[in-house]
Amino acid sequence: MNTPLPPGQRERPDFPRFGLLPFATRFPSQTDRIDLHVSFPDSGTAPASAPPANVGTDVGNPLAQLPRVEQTSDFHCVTTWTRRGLRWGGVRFADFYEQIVAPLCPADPAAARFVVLRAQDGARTSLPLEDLLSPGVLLADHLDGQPLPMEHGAPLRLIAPAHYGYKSVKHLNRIEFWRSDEHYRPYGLRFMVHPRARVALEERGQWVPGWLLRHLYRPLIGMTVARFEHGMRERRETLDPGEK
Ligand SMILES: Nc1nc2c(c(=O)[nH]1)N[C@H]1C(S)=C(S)[C@@H](COP(=O)(O)O)O[C@H]1N2
Ligand SMILES: [Mo]
Repeated sequence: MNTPLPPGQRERPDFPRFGLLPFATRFPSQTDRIDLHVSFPDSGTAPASAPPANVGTDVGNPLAQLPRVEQTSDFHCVTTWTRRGLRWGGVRFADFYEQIVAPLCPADPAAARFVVLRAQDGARTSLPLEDLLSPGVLLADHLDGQPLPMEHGAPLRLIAPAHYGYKSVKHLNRIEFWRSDEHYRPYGLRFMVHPRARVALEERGQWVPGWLLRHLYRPLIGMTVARFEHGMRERRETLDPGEK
């Protein structure tokens, strides 16, 4: 019944908390309410020679105003694990963009097509606007019928099912719409970050072919899952010292 997995992916029965190692022990400071900041750092009315104008607005909780959707999709981590059939709840990024973002843009919104997404734990990623406007891309606040747990991105995350997991930023709190990508520096090692990271095309990273990265990454999965589990356990014990 299942469709074949994308190239190089292997199914995992569970859905581990995951990411680059420094994030194993970093957590968001605010999970009880959604608070999203939207900005247009180089779309201001100042002359081009001036520093970026950084016109920004707190939009609060965009999910309160937009049609809710539920979507079941597979989740593909670049290190080759796939978790199938996750049921996400939230709003479509395209609705958020059309109804909230575009009307706030101080200049031509169509010119600000390079999107940077930032998280409360310091993680960041970028995608072209056209990729984010695909109907499968959500701002999600629910997973399998429950509010997003801390492990999976409370209180709000991006879900971009056609892209590797590193584009689906958890604990999302800031989105920037840039006309130019020249001010953006990806997190971590450059070869690990593809500007689009489409799963179907195996765009795992840059310069190194996807099939080679499979073999580099696969041995790291077990250790990474263990570190992220340990980080979560330590945090629980700090918050509730009685619990073991
Ligand atoms: N804020 C934040 N977002 C993140 C990460 C992270 O460490 N911090 N890890 C990324 C990676 S590499 C993956 S595979 C997925 C993992 O999502 P999960 O922890 O819900 O399984 O989140 C992505 N988004
Ligand atoms: Mo990942």
